[in-house]
Amino acid sequence: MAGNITFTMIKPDAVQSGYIGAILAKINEAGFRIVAMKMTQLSAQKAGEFYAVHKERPFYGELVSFMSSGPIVAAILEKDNAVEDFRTLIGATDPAKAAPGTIRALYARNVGENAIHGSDSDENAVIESSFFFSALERF
Ligand code: IDP
Ligand code: MG
Repeated sequence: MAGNITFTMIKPDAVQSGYIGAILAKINEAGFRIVAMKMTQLSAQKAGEFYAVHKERPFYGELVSFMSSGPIVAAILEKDNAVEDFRTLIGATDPAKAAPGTIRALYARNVGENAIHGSDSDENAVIESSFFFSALERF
């Protein structure tokens, strides 16, 4: 059975460009409920831990440096089929390949600075949510 939560971050490029409000509106309109939310900034060490699965990839250093370069907005979102529906809402990793109207098509700069994160599985949604939020921060 599909899980009902996913984890997201509005990435430093989109925060810096002033897109927090527009992106949250898209998330709301798509029917997700906000379970937890915070604005914070990752250290390079924490960004490296979060993306550890990519540490052998050629873009890992660039990714860690970008993700720790400025504030982000982290959130847990709830909806039926949350992981898959949220990946559909954000679009492909590379905004040039993202479907029209998706968050990345609208707000991403390029494949690295791509505006938003979305969990890729129910298991990772739980792990990533716990990386940022305690039980007391969830509503
Ligand atoms: P996803 O965010 O769509 O799940 P992943 O393949 O998990 O994409 O990659 C994680 C993040 O790493 C991407 O969102 C993007 O910020 C960055 N990234 C992925 N591929 C590249 C690349 O080819 N060059 C630079 N950065 C990349
Ligand atoms: Mg991914």
